Amino acid sequence: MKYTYKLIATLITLLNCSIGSAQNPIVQTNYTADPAPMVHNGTVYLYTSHDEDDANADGKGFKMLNWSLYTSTDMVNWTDHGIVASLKDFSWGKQDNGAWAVQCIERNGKFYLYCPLHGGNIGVLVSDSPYGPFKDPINKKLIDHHPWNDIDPTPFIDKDGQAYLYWGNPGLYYVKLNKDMISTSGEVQQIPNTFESFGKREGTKNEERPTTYEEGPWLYKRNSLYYLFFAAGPIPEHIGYSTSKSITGPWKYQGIVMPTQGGSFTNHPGVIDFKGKSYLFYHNAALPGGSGFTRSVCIEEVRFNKDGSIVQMNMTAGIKKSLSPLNPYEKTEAETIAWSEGVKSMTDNGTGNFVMAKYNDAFIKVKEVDFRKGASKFSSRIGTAHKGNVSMEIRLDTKDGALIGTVNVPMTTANEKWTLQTIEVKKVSGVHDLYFIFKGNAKTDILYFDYWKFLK
Ligand code: FUB
Repeated sequence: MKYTYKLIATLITLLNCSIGSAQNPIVQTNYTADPAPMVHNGTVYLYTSHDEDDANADGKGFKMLNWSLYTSTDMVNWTDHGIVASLKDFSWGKQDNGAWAVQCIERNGKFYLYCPLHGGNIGVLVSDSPYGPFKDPINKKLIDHHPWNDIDPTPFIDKDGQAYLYWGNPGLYYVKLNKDMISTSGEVQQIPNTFESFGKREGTKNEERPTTYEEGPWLYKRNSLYYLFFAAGPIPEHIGYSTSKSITGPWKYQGIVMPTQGGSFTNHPGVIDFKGKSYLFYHNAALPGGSGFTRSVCIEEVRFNKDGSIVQMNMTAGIKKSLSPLNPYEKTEAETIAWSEGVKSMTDNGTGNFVMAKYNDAFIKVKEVDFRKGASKFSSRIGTAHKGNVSMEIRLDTKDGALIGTVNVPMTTANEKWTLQTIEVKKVSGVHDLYFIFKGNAKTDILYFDYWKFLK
């Protein structure tokens, strides 16, 4: 029964993906996992783990080398900023695998990224900008408690300014962070793993894991109540939560936030408040080729009962309505995407981030674009390695909706990858979903697309 339900939930998610009406998973150009959203100056910065496309091809499970960043101001269109940190940033660490769940926090204008190097403890990187570059300020481990159990760090600054770092699987630990955020104060403390705090685990007896607490702790505060969200066992994981009147506990188990669904044996919570709403970020296996080692980040809106308890939720097609329309008269990166199919995000030194259309009819959707009184021209930075018959159609509202213009893409070369093309478009006004449809006969790498803008 349990598995029939799980299968139906997975099929619903996949069906929603394939008909293109879904917002979940929010990134389709790469596999992403372990979402760590951070709100800063009206923008959501979403740091994620990155499951490599060929993870588990050798039967060795996770293949995770670096961490990515995506941003949004409307919760439906997400801009890909590529890889912002990697195992290579830690001279003392293992470099071949283990870039598990990170979290970033801002303090006094600096951004601190807490990074587990699985099997090699936890380090910290710092930057003057949420986009990086991130550097290791201490050149050594920040947390050196237990190499395998030191994973999933989650920082929190309490109302008195004291910062804490929680982490761990199967034990849950915390330590105080000094004001510099790159050193600790006092002994590492272990949160008692009691039934009262985390509920009793179902299934076979597991002495090391008697409660539902598994991993992926996430600290959050609403009114005067502290919440500890966590990935809960048995495997495959669900998401549970506990609450406390104090950041250090005692924690009281409150139940299930999201049951086991979505086809990945892990899940991982990240909760934020943004523009008057609350959101749960999590991951599943919903993209084509998805599995427990090739995961994808999704979002649901969180609803609270009057007493602060959380209304249990399922994995759905995601956020339906944008929080604010997109302005098409400002330069928009091609990698700002609400939904895409057949598109890969790429980075090079000269350009930064851009996208590549993999096959004929691959497309990008940008949600809720407000043309106001009207656009008449469209400009894009675009290129292709193929000669003839390569184009980008611009359509409204659906993939085969009204065609307002076609950019014919001339062949560019490896050194001169880009050309700036400006075309006339049919007069368009009001709010529409915008579709870019990529056309070409080549078997792969149809065209490259860097940015776009409409002109009045
Ligand atoms: O992504 C690797 C590990 O899987 C994370 O650290 C855990 O939380 C689980 O999601």
